[in-house]
Amino acid sequence: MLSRRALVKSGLVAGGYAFATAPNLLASIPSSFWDDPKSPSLTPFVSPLPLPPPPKDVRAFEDLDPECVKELGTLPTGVSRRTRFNFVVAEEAVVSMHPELPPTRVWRYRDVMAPRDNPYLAGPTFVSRMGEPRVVRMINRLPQSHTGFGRTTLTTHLHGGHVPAFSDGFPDEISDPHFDPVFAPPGHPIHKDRFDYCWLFQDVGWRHGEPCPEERPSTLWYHDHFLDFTGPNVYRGLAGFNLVYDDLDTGDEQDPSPKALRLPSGPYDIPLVLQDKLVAPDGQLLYLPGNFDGFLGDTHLVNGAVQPYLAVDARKYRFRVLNGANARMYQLFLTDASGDLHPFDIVATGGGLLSRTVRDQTTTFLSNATRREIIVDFSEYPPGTELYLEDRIVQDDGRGPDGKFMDLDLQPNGIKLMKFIVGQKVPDPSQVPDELRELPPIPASVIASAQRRTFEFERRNGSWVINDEQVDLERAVAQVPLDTPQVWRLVNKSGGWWHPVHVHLEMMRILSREDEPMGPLEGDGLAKTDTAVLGPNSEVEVFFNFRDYPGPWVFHCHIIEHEDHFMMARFDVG
Ligand SMILES: [Cu+2]
Repeated sequence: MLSRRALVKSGLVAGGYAFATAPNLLASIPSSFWDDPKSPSLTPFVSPLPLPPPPKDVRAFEDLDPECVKELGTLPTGVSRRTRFNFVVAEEAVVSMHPELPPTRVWRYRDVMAPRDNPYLAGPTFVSRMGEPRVVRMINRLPQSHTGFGRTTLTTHLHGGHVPAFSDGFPDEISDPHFDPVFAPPGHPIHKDRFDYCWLFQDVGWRHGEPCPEERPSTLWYHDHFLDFTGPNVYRGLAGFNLVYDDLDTGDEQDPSPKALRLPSGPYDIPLVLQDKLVAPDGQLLYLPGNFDGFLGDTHLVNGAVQPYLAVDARKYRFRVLNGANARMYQLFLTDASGDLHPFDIVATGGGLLSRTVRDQTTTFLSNATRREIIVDFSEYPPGTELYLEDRIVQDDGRGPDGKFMDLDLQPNGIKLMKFIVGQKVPDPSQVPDELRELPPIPASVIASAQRRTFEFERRNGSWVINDEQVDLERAVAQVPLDTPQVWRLVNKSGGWWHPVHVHLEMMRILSREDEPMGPLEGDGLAKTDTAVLGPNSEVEVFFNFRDYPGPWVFHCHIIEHEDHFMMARFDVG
């Protein structure tokens, strides 16, 4: 039986919400549209790739939230003087996704200092450095009442970040009156209209004596995380990047420091967020809230533009590719018009730089919420060469891609997500060293001494559960002591369904997979990750140490419709 909450969410009882963005839109779409919904077909590669500008720092807030003050006060002397402050509004905006489409109404984060006519998905790209905390004041200016899907009460999660619990974007308020992570449009009877997020970027090391820094500066992203409504809210546009640098990965390809890696930087260091949408003939986004399986769209966006193009210089680029789609996974290739494959190097995942560059790859797999940083060298291509970022996965529903983990079915002619047009050769002082960021394997004695837990991911009576239970934010499924090694066994017992499992607070290391090969970037000593992919019938062992911040946290499937339909659990640290 479906619970009442599930029925409300599916729109089957009063209190649910509409399928489209406005009631008049529903009237304008013939009911036959829903038999086989299809977006308008659009000419690819006519829009330039949008590149959201970085936000502008503002001076310190005078009425800073006391929780934020407390956290900043715990930092080593002097660090807090380097704190960055930013103002961001969450707002409704009208943007263009493609010149052949009417304007689209979206929700988005906008830097207050930035012009209102930013491109879509203008969630500012924060550029942070380790040791420079950032306080982001987010102000909710979404409409007080709105029609259509999504929910205007918000809570922002810095995905992959390591931040205090109050700042993590916990999915909803709980009975503890001192813990309310939600901010709402002005006039809300309970919640304030703003939240000061304390994103610290400090390296506290691992007290168990691992001989390298624990924190892995990486390509983070932030997005709404409100309970039951994360899917529609992220789909409407509430997402953005936060890139993190340090004195190894400095973001300067001409850095004279002998320690600096000098990876491609500046205009040659480009974040790419991949998303899929379903678009009505009038240009509005459509979403199917009753779809528990996982939402797939047929219109493919990069940085908010439908199949854009990017004119590139003939030199090396660093692309930070994020799967920002709700349920679609990607198997990416660099191709040309005849379908031939072209090589690239992989230097990082969402868990930061790999310990070493993985050279001459022709493909990489991105499950939901994960990132891949690839280096493409265009220097050997003659001017005018056209290459494509192409997705060859076979995926028809929210079940996940066809095939098994590391043995996916592929289509020979996939979807060309964007086009690169190679220009003239230019000087290229960047480097791609073999050795990147050291990551010693975890000592066997530490693994042997770890606390062990098992979590099973299943489909039960039409809803998604972990260890037989739907999400209950008032109750923790595990009490995890601070700074105590953990080995978690994550088991997918839901047949052919996929579940990319994301755990908040700490990056994990993949230790082993049962009866199947490890992914090419999963070896301990190569990479960390914030998300462990469970393919059909997969079972994976992961290692954590929750070093410091106590509090309530969550882990969940990052096929967001699975998360929104109860595949999430609270765990408490401390
Ligand atoms: Cu799932």
